Amino acid sequence: MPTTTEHELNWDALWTNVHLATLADAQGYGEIRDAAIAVRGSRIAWLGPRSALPAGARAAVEHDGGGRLLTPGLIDCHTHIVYGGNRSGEFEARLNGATYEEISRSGGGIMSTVRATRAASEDALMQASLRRVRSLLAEGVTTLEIKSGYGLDLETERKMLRAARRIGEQLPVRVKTTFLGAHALPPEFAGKADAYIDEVSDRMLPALASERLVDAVDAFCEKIGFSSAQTERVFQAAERHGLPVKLHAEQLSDQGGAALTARYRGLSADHLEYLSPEGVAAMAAAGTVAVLLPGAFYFLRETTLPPLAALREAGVPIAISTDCNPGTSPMTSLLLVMNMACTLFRMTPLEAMLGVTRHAAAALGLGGEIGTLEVGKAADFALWEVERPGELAYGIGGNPCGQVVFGGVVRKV
Ligand code: DI6
Ligand code: FE
Repeated sequence: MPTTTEHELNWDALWTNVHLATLADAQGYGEIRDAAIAVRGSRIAWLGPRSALPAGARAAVEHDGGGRLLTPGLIDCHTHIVYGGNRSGEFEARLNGATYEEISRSGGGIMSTVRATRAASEDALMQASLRRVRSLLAEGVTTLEIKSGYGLDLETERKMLRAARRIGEQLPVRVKTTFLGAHALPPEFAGKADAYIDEVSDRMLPALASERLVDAVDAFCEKIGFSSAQTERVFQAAERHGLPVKLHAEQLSDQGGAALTARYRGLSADHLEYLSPEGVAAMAAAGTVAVLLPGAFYFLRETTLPPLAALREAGVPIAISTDCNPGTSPMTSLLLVMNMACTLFRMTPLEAMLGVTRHAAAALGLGGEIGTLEVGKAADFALWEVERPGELAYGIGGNPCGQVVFGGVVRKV
C-alpha cells in the first residue's frame, strides 16, 4: 500500500520548463519562472519552481514546456454564441445612418436573429455555433458561458440551451448555460410585456430548469428591453428555482439594474457604461462582479465609458468578455477583447488578464474551481509563445497560443 504522500506524488503528467502566471492573488500575475506544474486526474496536483520539485515525485508523462508562459485557461463569461443567421445587413444600415435603437424599434435587431434562430434546426444551430466556439478555443479558452435569448418561446429557448449543452459535450470546453428569456419582447406578446414576463417566470424557466438546461438566469434591463420591476420578477423566479442571477445592466441608460442585481446577490452585472455611483457601491457590498464588454462598446461606437476608476476604488472585481452576438459584438477573439479593454477602457494588461481568468471565474460562480493555477483546481491551462504575461493584451491579431490543457489532457480541437 502506498502511503498518502507517495500517492500524492504519483502524477499523471508533469510540465517542466514553464513560466507560470498563476493569477492566484489579485495584486500581480503570480509569476514563477523556471517552474513546473503537475496534474493528477483532472486537477492540479503540484506547482512551484522546478528547483522545489519534491524528490520521489513521478509522472507518467513529462512535457518540456520549452520555457513558454503557462496561464490558467481563459474564460469567456458572457456570450450569445448560439444563434441563427447574422446581421451584416444591419451593420451596413448603421453605416448608412440608422442607429441600433431605431433598427431595434422597427423590428430588426434582436428580432431578426430571433426569426433566424427559430427557423434553424438544432443541428444547423450547432454547426454555425461550433465554428465560432472553435475560434475561441484556438486562443486558449477552456470555459465558456452561453446564453439563450434568441428564441423567446419555450421551444426555441430549449433548442438553444440544448445546443449549448451539446457544445460542451462535443468539444473539450466547460460550458455554463444562462437562460435569457427576458432578452426582448417577442411579437406574440407585443404590448403585453408583463404577460411575457409571466410566461418567462412561470412557464419557460420552470420547464427548462427541470430539464437541467439552466445554470443561471439573466435579463436585458433597458428602455428597449425590460423595466427593473419586470427584471425583479424574473429574479424572483430564479430564486424560487435556486438559480443565481446576472444582468445586462446600464448598457444604454441607467435603470438601476446593477443595484437590483446586487440585492439578489447576483453573480455579475454586465456592460455598465451608464452605471451610477450607487450602483458601484451596491455591487461592491454584494461582491457582484462587473463584466465589461469592450467589443459591444467598440461595435456600437459608444462614447460613454464604464466608470472604471470608481469600480477600482470600490474594489469591485472586473471581468471582461466577448459578448459574442450577431448584433452588437460579432467577435470570437478573447485576446482582442483584452487588447480593447486596455486601449478603449484604459484597463491595465494585468487587469485584462484577471478579467479573463480569476474574475471571469467569479462571474460564473466558479471561483473555487477555475481561473487561477492552484493545487486542487481544475487542470485547465494554456501555454503561450510570449515572453511576458502583459504581451497577451498587447498583440492585435496573430495567435500566440501554443498548447491547451483541459481537465489535465492536452487538447486537440
Ligand atoms: N445587449 C447586447 O449587447 C446584446 N444583447 C443585449 O441585451 C445584443 C443582442 C443583439 O443585438 O442581438
Ligand atoms: Fe450580452
